Amino acid sequence: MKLLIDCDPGNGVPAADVDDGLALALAWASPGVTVVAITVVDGNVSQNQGAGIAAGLVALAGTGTPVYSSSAIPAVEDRAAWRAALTSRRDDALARELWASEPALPTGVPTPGDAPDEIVRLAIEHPDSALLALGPLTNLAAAERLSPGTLARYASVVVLGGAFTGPTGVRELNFALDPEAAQVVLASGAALTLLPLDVTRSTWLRLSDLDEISSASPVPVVDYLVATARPWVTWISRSRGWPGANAHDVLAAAITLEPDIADYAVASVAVDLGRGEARSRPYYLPADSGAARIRVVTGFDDDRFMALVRSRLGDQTTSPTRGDNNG
Ligand SMILES: [Ca+2]
Repeated sequence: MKLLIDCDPGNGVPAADVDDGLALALAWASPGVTVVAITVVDGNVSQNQGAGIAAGLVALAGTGTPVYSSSAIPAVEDRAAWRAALTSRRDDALARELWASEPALPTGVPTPGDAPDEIVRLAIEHPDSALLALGPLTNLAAAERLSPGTLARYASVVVLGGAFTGPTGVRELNFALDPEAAQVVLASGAALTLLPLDVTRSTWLRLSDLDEISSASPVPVVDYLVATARPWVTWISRSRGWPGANAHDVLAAAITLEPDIADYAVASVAVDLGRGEARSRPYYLPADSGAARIRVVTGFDDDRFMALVRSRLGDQTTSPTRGDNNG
């Protein structure tokens, strides 16, 4: 499988999500999978920060995967205001303490090129590829606007985002940061699978899982990802009283790699683009709406999911990362 991953990795940044990095490592560690490119979108962390982290992870993994930064910006949402809100939400004494001794990530340099252009180009060069979107949909929508039909050229597109249920006002970030882009992607006619937070909220990455992965793993990029996941899992569990942290992006990667670990419904879905409390929330359209039909993940096999994560990240003796690139 050829795979393009669009993401917003925050590994090593205090109180920023670490699951994009773990999702990348899961793809790299999967036999028969080639990650043809990583495109970075402004989301959990800023565009520049995310691109630097993605390129650093590539340097550490030794995969040579091209990393493309992006000039795309949301059509309506104020990116600077969101960045300020996310930064202030994370200004937290416990986070500062937990992230005080993070290992250094090698400096990586993004590849020249703009993410939306590359999403268009790769769809033409590798039409049998899968596209996995782990951040706001800004880059995917920009690619679709540049060259309509781009997303439908991919063999499959898996999107992590949106929450159909949950308290109003608590909005899922990937759709909330760019609802208009999410709507473009949902209406694109692509072979789309939507993994909403309603489902990923029941994934748990626990410290014991990280122990198991790290005790088995001699791979530097996995060691780094585990080291940066520890403060995240600790911070989330302590501040929210949860048994671990949700592994949203990791489940999205696992479903891309092994679609039969999940259950699906086929439906037409739109995004609320109004200015009210429900802005960015996905909702189901009537069956006769004529809108594009997509697959929505309704559940997954947690035992198979976590076994896949632990075995692929924890035992990389046969992985392409080690076999091909660590010489
Ligand atoms: Ca993400």
